[in-house]
Amino acid sequence: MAETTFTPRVFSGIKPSGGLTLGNYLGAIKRWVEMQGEGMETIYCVVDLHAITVWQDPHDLRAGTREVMAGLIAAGIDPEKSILFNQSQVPAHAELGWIFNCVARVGWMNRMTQFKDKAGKNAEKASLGLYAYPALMAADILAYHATHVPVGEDQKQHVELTRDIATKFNHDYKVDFFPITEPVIEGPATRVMNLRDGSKKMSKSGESDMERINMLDDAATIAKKFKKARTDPDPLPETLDGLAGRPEARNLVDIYAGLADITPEAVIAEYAGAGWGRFKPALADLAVAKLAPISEEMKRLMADAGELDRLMARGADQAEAIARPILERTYDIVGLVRSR
Ligand code: AQP
Repeated sequence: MAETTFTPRVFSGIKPSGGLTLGNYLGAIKRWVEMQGEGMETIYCVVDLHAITVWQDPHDLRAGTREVMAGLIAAGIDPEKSILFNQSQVPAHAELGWIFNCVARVGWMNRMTQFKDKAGKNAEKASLGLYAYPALMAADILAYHATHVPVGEDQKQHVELTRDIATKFNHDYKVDFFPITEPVIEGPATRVMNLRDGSKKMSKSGESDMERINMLDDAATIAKKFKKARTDPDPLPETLDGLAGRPEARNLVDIYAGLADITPEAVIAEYAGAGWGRFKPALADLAVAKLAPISEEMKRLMADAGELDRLMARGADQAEAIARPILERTYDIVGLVRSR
């Protein structure tokens, strides 16, 4: 069988399960913005169906969806350059998700570390949706035949599962229909850690607000959170190797590098020997300088829910135009009769 060449296309998504964090920004959104200028079609989605895999208050979910939409636009996703919408308005995601539930194997899902982390000891009480989440994520990506998926390190395993699903589908049905998608995990801050515990990642839904920087935090709050961020007593080392075994210190250096668009080595070169009393305020100033313009614009956009909804609807129409024919062809390959 001749190998199909797929047009390069970028897809990625973000859950409206709380306010956006610095982890979402540095791990994903910043790269999404850059990819708009790299000659590929870019499709970005507020994945509300993923958010409800854990309980969401309906009012908060609606507000959160608009907030994430505003955050993406404020950070530089241009609805004229990218297709930007919320997942539930394009039913092809859920429909293809079902097909992929029937392709993915239970053994594969059992290996997903995010499910283990999120379900914890209460796995019996977790929703079936939380367990099946990675198959829906595969559908999000493959409904567009996306070839590149920019994500943070935490999503790598799910993109690998997407590749496994595409490979099995193509093999089982003897087609070369779905592309084998590449994860794009780039930059100095692909895994931003919790400010209070360097062994856990920074999350929107983490227990304490002090463990994360929210995109809407004001300058005083950002300064307070970095000041109280857990570190060790040692100053910054002379070389990056000196951060081995110091996860909290490494995290703050990586955050600085991500915000300043420089390498962690360059941060160390500038701050070698500095104590936290010097480094933390510098980091807070940098974070405020980068985030304040985004949060101001976010607030302005959030004041006009009607306009955000209109943009989501328009993006959903554009997304539907790509995903529907791919879904119809999938149904056809699978052997589902389509007679109307
Ligand atoms: N701490 C992080 N460091 C780097 N990248 C991160 N991302 C999330 N947290 C970090 C990246 O942000 C994108 C969107 O993530 P998501 O909202 O779909 O889900 P998530 O990874 O589960 O994010 P959260 O913040 O931890 O949400 P909750 O707490 O609701 O589960 C992804 O590309 C992700 O890699």
